[in-house]
Amino acid sequence: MASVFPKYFLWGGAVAANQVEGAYNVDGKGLSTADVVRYVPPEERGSLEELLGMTRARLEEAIADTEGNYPKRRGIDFYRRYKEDIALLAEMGFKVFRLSISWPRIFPNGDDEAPNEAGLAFYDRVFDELRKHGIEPLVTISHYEMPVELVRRYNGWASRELVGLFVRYAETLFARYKGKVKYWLTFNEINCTLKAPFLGAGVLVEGEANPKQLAFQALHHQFVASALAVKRCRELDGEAKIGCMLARKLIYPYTCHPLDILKAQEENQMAQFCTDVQVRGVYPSFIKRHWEEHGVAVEMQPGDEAILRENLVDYLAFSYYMSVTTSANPEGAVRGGAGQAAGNLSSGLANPYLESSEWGWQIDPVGLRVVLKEMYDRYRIPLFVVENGLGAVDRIEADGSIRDDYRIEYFARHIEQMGEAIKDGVELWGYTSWGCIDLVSASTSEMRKRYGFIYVDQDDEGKGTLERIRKKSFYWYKKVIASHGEDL
Ligand code: BGP
Repeated sequence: MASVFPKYFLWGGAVAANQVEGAYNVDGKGLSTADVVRYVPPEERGSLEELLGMTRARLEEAIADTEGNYPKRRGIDFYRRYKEDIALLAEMGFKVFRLSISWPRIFPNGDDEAPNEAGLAFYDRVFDELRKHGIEPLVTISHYEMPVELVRRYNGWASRELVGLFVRYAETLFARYKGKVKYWLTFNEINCTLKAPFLGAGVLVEGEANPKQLAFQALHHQFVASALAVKRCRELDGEAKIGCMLARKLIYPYTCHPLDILKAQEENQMAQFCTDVQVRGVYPSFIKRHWEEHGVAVEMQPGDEAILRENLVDYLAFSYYMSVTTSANPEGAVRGGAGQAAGNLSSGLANPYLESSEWGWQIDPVGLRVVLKEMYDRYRIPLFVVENGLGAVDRIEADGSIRDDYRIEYFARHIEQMGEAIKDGVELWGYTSWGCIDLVSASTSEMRKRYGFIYVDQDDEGKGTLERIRKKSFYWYKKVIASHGEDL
């Protein structure tokens, strides 16, 4: 039977520079905001917001401390092993590989006179290796990292200076990699700046500062920078496609109480606020009231609104892992409110109809179909699922195998629902599973939270041989790609 996935559909996987490369201070690279995030053992962890936060004191301490336990400085040694890793992806039959460029590998301090040639040359080698295997690179320009010097000097994206610096960085890439890179994304999960301003935008929120004021102002600068990057990409390389990227969690009302419905609607609207701006080119109507109610006054320069309106993205990429629930009255006796699902940024209550991962992420394949249909009808532009996967503790059996049937089940159900969404009329360009090779977790800096089809022998403390081992899901995904999504 013919596959429901269109012929042009791109199958692959995704990683991020700061979670795989290592070589944090090699070949001229400057320190990045990811390099200063220390590993905190689970028993010492506070909330996720605290874990993802940063203070100037901790920042300076980390910059001075070259030997401390900063797992993203190690990554999984992709910087040296990229040929071996790309060969493994090619063995699975990948058509596309989503990766990011480390901004401080190109502009070590963010505002250097000239780009770092050794950094540019590294990504030339990676893109050439991908092309040798017939794999399209899909490149994120800033994936949860930026030169730490821009935090010290400007407090990250809180400052307008970042707009010009980002555009100069982006146009350097468009010019250098013209013909090698056909798919660009400006920022990874831009909406996470709202809940994790340091992770998403290198912003330190300290003292009496209003976190929402800083976050929305930083986001406005990122929107303008993203739109100007879209403009420069079209001027420098008319063949390339450039998109925006969103972290999409689906939020359910905990009950059919009208106030729960309203709260879920508001949270789903806020979850798409950034794509409203980047896809439609205007701020959505509801945001003005939200700003007034939270003392936010975003400063815009003359011309900003025209920049946003005239430089819309070609496609909308997003990550989808889970759904959550929300309630207008979580303590309400009527609900016997279940505990908050751990391990994620939302204030969700556990959904009694869904299983959760070991990190409390509620597994909901049908939710992926729901968001695909909703977003396609809201924006009417091509979509790309650029992150989806299951973080789990994998075990090596006595015979050396890794039987991750739980991960195969997760992927099979989500791919099935993508197929249903395509039958529903959604234009979907491709699918890059998250963490196609085990890597350092973005939120917890753990290695034990494994996502890959390929196991990497390294533990949370960085001990291990870094040997790569094919898991059971490696052979399963190879079959899925060969059958174009038919044989799940
Ligand atoms: C997304 C990030 C990815 C990746 C993923 C999994 O938010 O874009 O970088 O890390 O989440 O999250 P984690 O690594 O925290 O399990």
